[in-house]
Amino acid sequence: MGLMEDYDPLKGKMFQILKPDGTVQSGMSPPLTDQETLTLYEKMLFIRLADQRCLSLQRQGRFGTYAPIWGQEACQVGSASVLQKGDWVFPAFREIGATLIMGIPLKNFLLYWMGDEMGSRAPEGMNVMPVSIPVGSQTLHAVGAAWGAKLKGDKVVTVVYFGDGATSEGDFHEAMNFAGVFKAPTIFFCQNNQYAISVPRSIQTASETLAQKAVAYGFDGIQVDGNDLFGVMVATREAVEKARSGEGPTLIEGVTFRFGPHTTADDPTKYRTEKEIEPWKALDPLVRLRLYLREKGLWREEVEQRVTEEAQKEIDQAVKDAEAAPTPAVEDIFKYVFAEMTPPLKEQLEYLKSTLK
Ligand SMILES: Cc1ncc(C[n+]2csc(CCOP(=O)(O)OP(=O)(O)O)c2C)c(N)n1
Ligand SMILES: [Mg+2]
Repeated sequence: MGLMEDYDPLKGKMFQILKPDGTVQSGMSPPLTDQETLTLYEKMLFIRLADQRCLSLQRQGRFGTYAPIWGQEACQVGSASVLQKGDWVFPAFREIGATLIMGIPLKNFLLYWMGDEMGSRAPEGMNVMPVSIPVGSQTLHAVGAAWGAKLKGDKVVTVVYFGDGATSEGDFHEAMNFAGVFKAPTIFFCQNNQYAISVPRSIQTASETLAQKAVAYGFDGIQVDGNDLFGVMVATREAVEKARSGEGPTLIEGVTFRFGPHTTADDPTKYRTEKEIEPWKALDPLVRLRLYLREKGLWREEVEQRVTEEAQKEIDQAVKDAEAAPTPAVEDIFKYVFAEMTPPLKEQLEYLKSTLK
């Protein structure tokens, strides 16, 4: 039996390989060699450090705003790392992890949050769509792209990232319905981080799990421990293989927690307590992997220090390069939605220019 049958979302059983204490569930095995695990751990650490830097860049006024990944690294690294060349990622706004794993240079990622449209332009051959701010809208784009690829006979899949809150949006339901009917090769990756800004998961939906929403649309859904890198990888790989072989979409709910603010524009102490955060700290995806690697003799304090130092240097350079980029032209705000600017956009551009004089 496949994973999707074993973990029927209506039965409320969450898939997990790596337990919080760093040991593997009995009868299961990790999808990676020890060396590969160490490499992915280092990438997760890099992502966490880059994310922290982004937060401080915003606090220093060098970013407009920022939505931190902190806590959700396993969801993104686990899922994006099983994709193949040619596959596409459709991010929301919290996807530094998936974006970097897909090969986008950190400099480009930084540019976007510095307000430069060039940050949305993926280098040739790196299939990551621009950040999507309207909640859930990118689910439709991912399904459209997947369907288009299917019609063309391209064996690619699309992965769309969104949050628990996005599952209450009409766009999400339209995308799920369409994907089910047309068997679009799309993986719906829901990062259930327990909050949509200040709205807790408990009042987001009366459904017991988010994964079970797939049942209504006639395809598989699975709830996976989103802080378990191995579990996320195995669940995503199965969904990807299924999609690639023409068997249609899957909804994956990664159960995780957002340790930071929603974005730099809010203060989470206003809507959640320290007591609520405490149990999640023990479930931190990096802590768990570190415990696993330490047991194997692969993690030592010196390794952590060396990787941290190297990462900080690389991040410093990316920040320098991004800040040295030419100041973007005001036209850039208007230029890239349509092949040709529409009359209202032209009017708005002229207005903006007149106010800048
Ligand atoms: C269509 C739309 N409605 C409202 C907003 C304001 N908004 C931005 S993020 C957000 C919550 C999203 O929560 P969730 O989907 O759980 O994603 P998370 O931020 O937790 O990653 C809201 C309501 C928006 N950007 N777009
Ligand atoms: Mg959320």
